[in-house]
Amino acid sequence: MSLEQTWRWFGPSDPVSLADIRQAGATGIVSALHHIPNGKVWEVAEIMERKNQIEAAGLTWSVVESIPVHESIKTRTGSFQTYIEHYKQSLLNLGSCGIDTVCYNFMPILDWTRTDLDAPMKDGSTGLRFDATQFEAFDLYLLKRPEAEQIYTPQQKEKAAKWLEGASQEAIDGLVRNIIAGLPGSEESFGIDSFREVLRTYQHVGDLELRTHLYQFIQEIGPVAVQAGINLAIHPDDPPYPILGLPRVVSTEQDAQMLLKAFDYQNNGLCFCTGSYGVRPDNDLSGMVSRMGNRIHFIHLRATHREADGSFYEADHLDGDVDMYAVMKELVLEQRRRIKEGRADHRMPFRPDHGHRMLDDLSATKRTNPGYTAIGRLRGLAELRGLEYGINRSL
Ligand code: DNO
Repeated sequence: MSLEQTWRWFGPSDPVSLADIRQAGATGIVSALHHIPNGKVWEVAEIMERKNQIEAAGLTWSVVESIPVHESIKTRTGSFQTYIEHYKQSLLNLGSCGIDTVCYNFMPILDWTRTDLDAPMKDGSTGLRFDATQFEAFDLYLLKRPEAEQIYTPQQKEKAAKWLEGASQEAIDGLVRNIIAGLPGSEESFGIDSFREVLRTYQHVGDLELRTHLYQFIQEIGPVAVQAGINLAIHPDDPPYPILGLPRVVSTEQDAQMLLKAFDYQNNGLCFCTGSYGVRPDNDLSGMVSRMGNRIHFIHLRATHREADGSFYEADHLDGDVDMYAVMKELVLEQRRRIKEGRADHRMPFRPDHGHRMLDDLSATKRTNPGYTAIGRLRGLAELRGLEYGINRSL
């Protein structure tokens, strides 16, 4: 037995085809109906069309990543109740089509955030990076958020101003785009003005409010997920702390434990993303798996490397600050426990999260999704598969 090897596929427009994915050795597909506007019901016909497409390629639709949570639900304003009803209906429809795992996140406005999508790595490949100074320059001098002045130290401000002074217009435009125009899988996209406007919708939503809204949401959709036979998997905040004055409430083990307790059913679970949780040195990753493993429904494996000033970049999957051996071992043990207990959810889908741009993917004419290249992820999956195989054989 091994963990289910899956691969994110953005749908028919993804430059990586289902046939490519089969050759990478993955058997499960992680996909979403990105063409359906945020807040609308996923109809059975649409779900079945995607499912049939995946199955025709000899693969299975393992996980939905994600059904986006409408902003009104996070702020509990406007038509949030209607959007919650739509969310429930989508879960019921997915369940009726035999899909049993749905990932989502509760990050305000922005999904995952990076400053640089092509940062040079030592080996000649490129990767994703979050540069603290550039991010501060954006917050202070491009977004010009009034509160930003108070949160950064004089040294940080000076460094950020210096970076901006030396940056070309192209670099500045690229930075703004990377932060607010939406990375692959993010369902929202903004320009500076519309972003300033949407930030205002969080004026009265702080940590406590967002937490309360998340727990209310899970208490509302949880029973429907149980009825639909769906395991919910919340993706942690990336990066795992508040940014741009926006609260973030799924960043630590304590956050995750609180969420699990808010609706204490097996279906209310986690997407364990080592790359996101791993940016915080106070998150004990393998300990988190050993303590919360029975509620992990989906796994993202990648490793980040932290730098002294709060910057981080995405290292190779077995490199960086994540002790992937220790995490993988706990996951393998969890799967063995599930099998022993006769649990139906012993599949434990994982995907190699992100990958470097390397080899052919570096060519300027080849279209690739940042982080979601075929070759970089192929390398990641191969390394993780080998690690798991070795652990399984040695136990
Ligand atoms: C980034 C992804 C996220 C993730 C969502 C889940 O690469 O891990 O965009 O899909 O946060 O809702």
